[in-house]
Amino acid sequence: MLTIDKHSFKKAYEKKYLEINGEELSTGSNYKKYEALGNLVRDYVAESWMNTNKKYNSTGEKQVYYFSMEFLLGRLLGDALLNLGIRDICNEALKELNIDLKDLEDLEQDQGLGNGGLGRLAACFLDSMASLNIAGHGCGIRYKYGFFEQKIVNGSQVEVPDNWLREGNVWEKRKNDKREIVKFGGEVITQNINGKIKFLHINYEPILAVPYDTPIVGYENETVNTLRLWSAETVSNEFDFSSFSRGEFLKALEYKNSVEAISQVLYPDDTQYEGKMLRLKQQYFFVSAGVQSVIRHFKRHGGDILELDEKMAIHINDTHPTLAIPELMRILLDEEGLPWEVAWRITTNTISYTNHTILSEALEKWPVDMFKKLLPRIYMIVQEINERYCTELWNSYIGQWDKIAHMAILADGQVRMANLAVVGSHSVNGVAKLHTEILKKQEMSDLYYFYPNKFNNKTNGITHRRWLIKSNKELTYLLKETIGDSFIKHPTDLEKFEIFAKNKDVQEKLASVKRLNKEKLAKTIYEMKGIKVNPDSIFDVQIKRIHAYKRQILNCLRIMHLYNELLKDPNKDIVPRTFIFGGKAAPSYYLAKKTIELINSIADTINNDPRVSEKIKVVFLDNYRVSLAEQIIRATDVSEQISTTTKEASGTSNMKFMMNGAITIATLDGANIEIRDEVSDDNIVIFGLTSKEVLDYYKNGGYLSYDIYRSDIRIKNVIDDLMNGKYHYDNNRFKAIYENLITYNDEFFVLKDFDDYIRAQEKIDYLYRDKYKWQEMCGINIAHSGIFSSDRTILEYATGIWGTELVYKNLK
Ligand code: 26W
Repeated sequence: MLTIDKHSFKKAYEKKYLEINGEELSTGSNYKKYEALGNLVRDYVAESWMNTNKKYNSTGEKQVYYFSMEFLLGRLLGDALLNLGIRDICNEALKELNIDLKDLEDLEQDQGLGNGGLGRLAACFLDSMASLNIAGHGCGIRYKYGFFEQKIVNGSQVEVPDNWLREGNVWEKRKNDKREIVKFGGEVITQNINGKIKFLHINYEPILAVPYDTPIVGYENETVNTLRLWSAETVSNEFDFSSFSRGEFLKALEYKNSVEAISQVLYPDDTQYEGKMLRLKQQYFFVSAGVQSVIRHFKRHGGDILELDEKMAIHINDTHPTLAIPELMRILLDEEGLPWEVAWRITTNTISYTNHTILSEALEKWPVDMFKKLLPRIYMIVQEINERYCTELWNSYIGQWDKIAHMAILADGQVRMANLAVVGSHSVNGVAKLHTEILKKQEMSDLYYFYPNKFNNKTNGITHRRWLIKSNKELTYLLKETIGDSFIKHPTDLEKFEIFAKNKDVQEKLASVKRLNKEKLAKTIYEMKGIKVNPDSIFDVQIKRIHAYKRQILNCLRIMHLYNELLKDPNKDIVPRTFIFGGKAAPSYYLAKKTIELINSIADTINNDPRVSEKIKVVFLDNYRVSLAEQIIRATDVSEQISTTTKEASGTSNMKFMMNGAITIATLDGANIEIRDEVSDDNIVIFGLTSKEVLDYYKNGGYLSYDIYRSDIRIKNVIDDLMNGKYHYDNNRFKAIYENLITYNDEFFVLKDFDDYIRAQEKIDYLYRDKYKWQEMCGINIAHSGIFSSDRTILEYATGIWGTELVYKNLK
């Protein structure tokens, strides 16, 4: 923990401001003030960063490298201040200078280098590794453009590039001396050197990978780990203007652009896989640079290559970084000269893999032709891996060609990345109990029976430092006041709050914390959308990527139904509700974009109908992102986790909501099941098909959405309302949604679960009326949320997968 007093902080800040801007603080813009503060905080971090690295080098402790195409960090200033232990001092010092810290924090651009759950999980994991003194670092891509910015124009999503680096980034440090070369294309020739076959990669295109390092500050423990993101550049960056004829100069520029394209933009698709060459290039680019750099570092500090797997672990976040397996093999074989068996032992012991989805459309499979052309040596290695593996399969499953073909890495002209990831790693984990069971028994059952010991579960988690302490100061204060502050380092100590959940006085306080956060959100909503919402209404929230399986459409249909009921009976006795949505649709995902249009049309219709204005309001908040999530989650009463059972691998916003005292309405999917197990059925509202029922329908059929449409008049009415102009003058605007539900038989069982969902919502209405009981439920949710801290998850990875030594210094 940094020891600095308010006075010294103030002086240091004024000095830093002058140094950077060459002008007096009082005259400067808030942005300059933010920049100066960021620079000062980075200076404070610098020494611990250096010392942490020195320590790692001298102790030689095992290093973990978390390889991920996505890191969704959000803003870093508040996080760094909190973890350095200087947030209050900074706040007070700035106050004396007439600066509001919050105003400066709000100027920081979100670092949005991820699509959703998978990228945010990577960010939470980095925070937990640093806070638990685990030597764990991130490796990814420094996209010039992050996840697109979403604007809503006439009710539809419009994508705008996220130029997050425009104003610079105070947190990153370019490391020119740590550059690597990544080789694409060319050919491989074999040479016989002293009786040994050598593989020589020639005529390749070299690309320069330049790392930018961001410090990851642990919570009050002086540990600062590193997130290393790679940027693509041409090997020679100098243009000699005079020696180029005009044509050559333009060609050179064109070439420069094509190289830089590799780290230009994050693919905005989650769950929908497309075999795009540029994405394959991105994957090999960062994986090759990452593996080369960790091995170079390891050897420079005297590491023995034969002990690599004892000294480092590489974790691959979904299949996207799977090329780390053949890349590590290539280095061990071609550069270190190890025999295949030794290289394979080291590689499989080093690498571990997490699966994040069972949706088959998300499975990465690269066309062999493309793969071979772009990565000729890597392809040879994958072929060899496949051959040896298929021989093993053949020995176990003699004559069972179909099974072997199904399990193979290379088949049907494709490279199957999930199979390669399982074969080439020593651990394969799912992200919630149900998800892991489905992987083992359904999606990867053949692989599971062949390698039963590799499979394990690691239920996801979230960092309580960002999602409680930083983002909900009022609740944190109340918790400290009642149970002390041990939960900060030991989040399961939140359990101590359970007895207070019954205490009327605490319930009152809990209610006023929520009320305050709701007022703040109401203000934000008014500023963003011009919609006035009532902070005494139930804030009912669904924020996440827009996807058919997450069933925002189910939520829409019940709002439409409730609206119908209120029109029929304007005096219907309901607790007023504000329905809040947020989330981005993949730009090419038509149904998801239509869903956004539907939400916005429902909002327009309902919000402009004076007959219901005291009872319901609907809000779609544009440009959902980490910093907006922080504001919404602390102000939520009801958390919507309504995916079709079996489809949501885990979910992580469910955990954030629970930790902030929201009541979950949920299907028994992903980690919702484990939340239910923690809080019991009395403190969560469950509805819908079970996983067994869903799997049975998928297997045996028997579901007809049209029958439900015909037999349930409530459903018939709302479905007809999609097409009769009630919500939009263009009757065909929501035709795709109508067809999805009726013509194409409702793949995600929206109509099937409708009735039970309505019942569950009525139960919420009923429960909310008893203010004290409701607060008791909220308190119980908070008290049981500690197990969902990513600290617990990371400790499980550390002991169960990585085998990293635990340094408990900070945990006592
Ligand atoms: C285009 C290829 C592709 C495929 C899948 C891109 C991204 C994905 C991800 C696996 C999607 C994802 O983010 N999955 C989510 O991961 C979270 C963290 O484990 C889980 O909580 C979510 O349930 C899961 O949907």
